[in-house]
Amino acid sequence: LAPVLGRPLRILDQAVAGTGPAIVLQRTAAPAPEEAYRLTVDAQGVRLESATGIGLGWAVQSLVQLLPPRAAGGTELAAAAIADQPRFAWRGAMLDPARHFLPVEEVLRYIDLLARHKLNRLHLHLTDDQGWRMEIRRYPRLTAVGAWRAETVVGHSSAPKPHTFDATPHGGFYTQDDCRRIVAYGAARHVTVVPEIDLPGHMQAAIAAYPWLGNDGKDCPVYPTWGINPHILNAEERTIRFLEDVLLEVMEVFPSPWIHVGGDEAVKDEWKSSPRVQERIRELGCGDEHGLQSYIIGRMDALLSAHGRRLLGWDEILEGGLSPNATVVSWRGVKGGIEAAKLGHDVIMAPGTHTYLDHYQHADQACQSLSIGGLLPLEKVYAFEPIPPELSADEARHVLGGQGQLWGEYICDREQLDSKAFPRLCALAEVLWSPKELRDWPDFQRRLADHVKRLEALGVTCFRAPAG
Ligand code: TNX
Repeated sequence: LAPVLGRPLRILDQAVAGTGPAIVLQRTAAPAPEEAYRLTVDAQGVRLESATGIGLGWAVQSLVQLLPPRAAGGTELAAAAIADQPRFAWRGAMLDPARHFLPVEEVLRYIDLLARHKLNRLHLHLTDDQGWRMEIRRYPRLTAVGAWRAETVVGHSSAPKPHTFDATPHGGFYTQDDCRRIVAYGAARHVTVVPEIDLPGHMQAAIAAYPWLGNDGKDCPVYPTWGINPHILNAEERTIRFLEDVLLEVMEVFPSPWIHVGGDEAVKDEWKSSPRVQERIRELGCGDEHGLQSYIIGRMDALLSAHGRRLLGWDEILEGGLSPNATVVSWRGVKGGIEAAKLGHDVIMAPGTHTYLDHYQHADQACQSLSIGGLLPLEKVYAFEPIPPELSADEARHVLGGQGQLWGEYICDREQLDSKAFPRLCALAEVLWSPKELRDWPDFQRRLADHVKRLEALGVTCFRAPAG
């Protein structure tokens, strides 16, 4: 702020009378919702007030948005009196460094961009078939082997076979110190970093590192292509201990109250055809394969709950019965979210229809980089409503908020990442923050024109729809 306003930013407990216009950040004593703030611009200067540091942080971000895209010394601010607070507590964005590794600096940059939009949760998808991205001291092969794939499919993975591969090794991982750095960077910006270890499916990278985790004991490579994978963890007690060990290290590094354990797209065919898994299902008395998945998720829930954390899982965790303390991230539409909220569980709405930022954003595919499919134009993100009409007011209180998913299969560089995220994330941020009654698509578009310039001044590539 200092250079843009042409005078140093002064942080005072009290406004100092007679010293000319100043920017004053003030902690108020009055009790108020945690993230609420007031922002006043008048002849005395700018006053930012909140009962909390978080509220002051958001007030600063709002002030930046009141400045012209390229503010300079002598910039004048219009008078304003704003009293603001978010509609939802969970305003999230999911990032997927598992499919294409993102160096720490890229993650930090994304956190900065989230904070600018008052988004406050970064869900980090740390493991998948194509790569394991977090150092686990007890199982070094997870990153020594699992963080690296020999090659990657070229083009879309649903193109007719045979596929071409790029013959280029790809990989990388975050050391535990890297993770701590990401956490601290987020905390300083009021962004909670929520880690995800995806289980029991999406585990081919781990099975490549430790074949005893799988069902046939055979070697398999870290997966070099995209799409739903048939591999799934076995259900031996040793494997469940492995998962517990991993989550214990995850909890050491990530103080987040929520830990995501995936649960999505766990194809059960290997379980169905394995005599040993069938025996385990009988041993455990969990009925069938869905019951077995619920059993495993339940074990994770017990561990996380014993450590004062809350389990998050994709909506498939409903299938064999929902674990007692689970929060559901509803991605296959909102119906999983509705079901969970009606059962009295917390819910985060992340439906593919409105929040999948990896989908195309314009009907003309030629004007954007290769995407997984779908079509999610900006206007549709802006029309996203996290509270479905099926929920009563009481049930709706379980909807903590929503989040935008940036799956990484087809994100190979920063420009592709930026232009998939922006400006759609701006629309999502407004949906999650502002009162529903104030939503106004023409007005949003008008304001966005300036905001896009602001983002571009920061070096962010925003997608622009072709004219006409
Ligand atoms: C489904 S959404 C997945 C991901 C893919 C994504 C692509 C979810 C929980 N699982 O593994 O990357 O679709 O859009």
